[in-house]
Amino acid sequence: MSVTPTPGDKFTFGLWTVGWPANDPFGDPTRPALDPVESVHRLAELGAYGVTFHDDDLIPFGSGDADRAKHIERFKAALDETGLKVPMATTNLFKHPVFKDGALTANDREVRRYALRKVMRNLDLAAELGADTYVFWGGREGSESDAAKDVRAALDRYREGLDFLADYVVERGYNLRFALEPKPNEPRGDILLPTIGHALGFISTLEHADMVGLNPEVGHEQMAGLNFAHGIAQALWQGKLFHIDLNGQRGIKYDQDLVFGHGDLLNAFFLVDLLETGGYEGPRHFDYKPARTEDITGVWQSAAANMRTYLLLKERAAAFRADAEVQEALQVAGVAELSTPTLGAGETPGDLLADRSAFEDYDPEIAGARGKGFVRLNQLAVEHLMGAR
Ligand code: DIG
Ligand code: MN
Ligand code: MN
Repeated sequence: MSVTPTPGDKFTFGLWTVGWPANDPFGDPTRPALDPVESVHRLAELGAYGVTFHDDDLIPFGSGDADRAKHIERFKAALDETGLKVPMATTNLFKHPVFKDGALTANDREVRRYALRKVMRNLDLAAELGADTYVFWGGREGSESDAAKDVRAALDRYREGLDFLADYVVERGYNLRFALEPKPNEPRGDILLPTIGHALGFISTLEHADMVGLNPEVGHEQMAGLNFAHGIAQALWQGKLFHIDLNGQRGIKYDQDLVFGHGDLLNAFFLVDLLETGGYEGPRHFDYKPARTEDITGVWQSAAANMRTYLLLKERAAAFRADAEVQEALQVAGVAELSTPTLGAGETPGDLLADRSAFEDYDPEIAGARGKGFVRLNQLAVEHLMGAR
């Protein structure tokens, strides 16, 4: 198994990641602006499969039609020269002050109508560039004051906007599905649809729920103290893992957007194990920020680090699964037994009540005393992760 990335690995990067000039709320940019065309060529050289973008990453906010056309043509030319794909696009509904109280859920109705038009315009471009996934990260949909946002009305407006945009996609015949990206907070004090669970519940109420899924991000669930691999397992279980944002996060703090694997490495190991065995066919998309300490050389090193770490974890997860001692430890732990239904085929409540072995003759003390061997199994995983086996 090679750890040199190729387009077959389907690694993709947001233009906004390697292009981040490294400004933050406490400091000025440490890097010059990066031409999206340069990013396309450099990412292609590193072995990426594709790039993704917000409208404003490609076409500076407020550009006139002529300039907009030039930016798009240059980008298309770079895609043609490199063969990079554009599997996903999204809208910047969070940077300009107009969106300071949100976009689809802004109290101000004119802002909401403006946001819909901004999304529609980029849906057209996404379809033109061959994207099949459109992400909605509602970074500004939320509040700092519970008095200032009627959450039930906000969810009504969120649903209204997404249903309308889904109707637009259907009407235009675009091959696009929507992927909602949860995040608990930052930049808003509290963001609506904060976790995978909240988003799944919301999606179930939508008119076009079939074409709306998730784009979970590693660090966002971990900012809420949740197990990201568990969240991805449920997204897969519900057929809603439409896309994924890979990065790193070290605990419950501000959104670090570290290189993939540079946060909770053990959870990243089990995540890659799940993605590689759980039927996810989509891009392995990195939504990370090259650290503010890095120069442009460090930016490209960080981009390569995301892909190399993923491939190393893929290699070690495969070795873990192939290890005979792991197979035996899994057997002792009874992991496969969970796939056996609890009830027999057609078993009725009456049948279960008649089965004395399930209750009257069952000795819970014996089961309660039985060792599960989970720690030994986890140690084997840790040793594979460390390259010690
Ligand atoms: C931040 O995690 C968000 C924005 O970068 C973008 O809207 C989305 C795309 O993956 N992720
Ligand atoms: Mn993030
Ligand atoms: Mn993201």
